[in-house]
Amino acid sequence: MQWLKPKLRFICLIFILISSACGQLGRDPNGYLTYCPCMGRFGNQADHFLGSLAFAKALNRTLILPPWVEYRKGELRSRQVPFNTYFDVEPLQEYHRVITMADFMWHLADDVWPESERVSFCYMERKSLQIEKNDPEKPNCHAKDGNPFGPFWDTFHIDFVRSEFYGPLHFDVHHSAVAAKWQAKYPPELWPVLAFTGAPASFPVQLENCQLQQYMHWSQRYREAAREFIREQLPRGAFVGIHLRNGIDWVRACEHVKDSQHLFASPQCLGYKNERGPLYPELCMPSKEAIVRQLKRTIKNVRQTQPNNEIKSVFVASDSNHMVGELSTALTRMGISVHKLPEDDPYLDLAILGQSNHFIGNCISSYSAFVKRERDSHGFPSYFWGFPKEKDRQPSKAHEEL
Ligand code: GFB
Repeated sequence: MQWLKPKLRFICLIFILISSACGQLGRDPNGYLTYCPCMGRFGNQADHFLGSLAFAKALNRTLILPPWVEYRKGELRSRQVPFNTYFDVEPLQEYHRVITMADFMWHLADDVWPESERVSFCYMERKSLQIEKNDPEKPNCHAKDGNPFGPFWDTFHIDFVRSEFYGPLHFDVHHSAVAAKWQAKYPPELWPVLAFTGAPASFPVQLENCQLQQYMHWSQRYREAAREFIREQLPRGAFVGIHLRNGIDWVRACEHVKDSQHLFASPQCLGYKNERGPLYPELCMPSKEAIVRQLKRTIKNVRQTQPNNEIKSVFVASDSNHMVGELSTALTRMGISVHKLPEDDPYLDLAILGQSNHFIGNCISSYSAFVKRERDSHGFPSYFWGFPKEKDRQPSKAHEEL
C-alpha cells in the first residue's frame, strides 16, 4: 500500500490545481456586467472603460472586459481586439473583479447566461435604421443594429431575445444613490448579466474616475516595444513626446469650438466647469508656428530647470501630419533630433508618449487624455498645446522667436 502514497499525493495535487484553476472562473453570485464599446475610437473607448469599471464596482458585479473595437480603412465591419492584447488583466483585479469576454463566454456563459436569457439593456427604445424592424407594439434596443453593434456581439455569437429599458436609472454612482437602485431593480439572482447596448459611462470620463487609469498597465508586448524604440531609435537623454492631432476629421471637429463650452476631452485642461476658462480655437488646432514656439520654450525651460537632464530629442505621434521636416529644421540649431514610428501604430505611439520625460498633448483629444492620465498616475509632467492661452503677440516678435 505504501507505493500508493506518492501516486495519491500526485492525484490530489492535480485535483487541487484543476479546482483552483476552475475556482478562478467560478461563477460570481453578485452577477456580471457587459457592454459594447460602440462609441468612437480608442480614446473614447478608454474614457468609457474607466466609467464602466467604476460602475461595475459600485454595483458589485464582475466587469466583463470587452474587446477594443477597431476600424480599418476599407472594411465595413469593425474588428474586435481582445482587451489583453493592449492591457494586462491582473492589475485591474486590484481594483475590482474583472474577466475577459472570451473567458466569460467560453467558460461561464452556458451556465450563467444561457442563450434564452440574453437581454439587452438600453435607456429607452432605440429605433432601427431598417424601418421595417420598428414595431410600435414591441419597442426594442436593436442592440445589434449597424456597425460596430452587430460585429461586436457576433464576435461571441451573442443574440438577444428581448430588450430592457432601464431609464430613468443612470450611471453617476459618485453623486447619487443610484447603485442601490440598480441593485434593487436588477438583483443578480434574477439578472445575472446586465448587457448594455453602449458603455454604462459618460464621455468624457468623470473626474472621479480619472485615477482608475493607474490600473491600466500596458501588456508586456507594448511595454517592451516602447522600451526598445526608446533605447534603439532615440539618442540617449531626455525626450519630449508630442501629440499632433491634425487629420481632416479633427479639422472638422474643431469647427465646433466656436459654439461650445466643452468639446471631447477639454475638461482635462479647462476643468469640468470651465474653472480654467472657456474654449478657444488654438487649443484644438494650434498653428505650426505656435507648435514650434511652444516646443522651443519647453526645451529651453528644461535646460534651465534641469541642466542635468537636457532634452535631446522629440518623439512625434500623429494621426496625420507629423511635421518631422518642419520640426527638424526648427530644432537643429538646438541640437535636437525629431523622430516618429516607421509605421502607423496608435497603441505604440501611446505607450511611448506615456514614457516620455515631458509630454505636450492636445487638450481636446481623448487620445491625448489617455496619455495625460497615465502620466499623472506616475507623477510625470504633461502640458497642452496653446494652454494657458498665449498673450496676443506682436507678429514681428512671434516671427523673431522662430
Ligand atoms: O482615440 P480617439 O477617440 O481620440 O480617436 P480623439 C482618434 C483616433 O485617431 C485614435 C487615431 O484612436 C487613433 O486611431 N490617432 C489619433 C492616432 N492620434 C494619433 C496618433 O498620435 N498616432 C496614431 N498612430 N493614431 C475624436 C473623438 O478623437 O475625434 C471623437 O473623440 C470624434 O469621437 C473626433 O470622432 C473627430 O478624441 O482625438
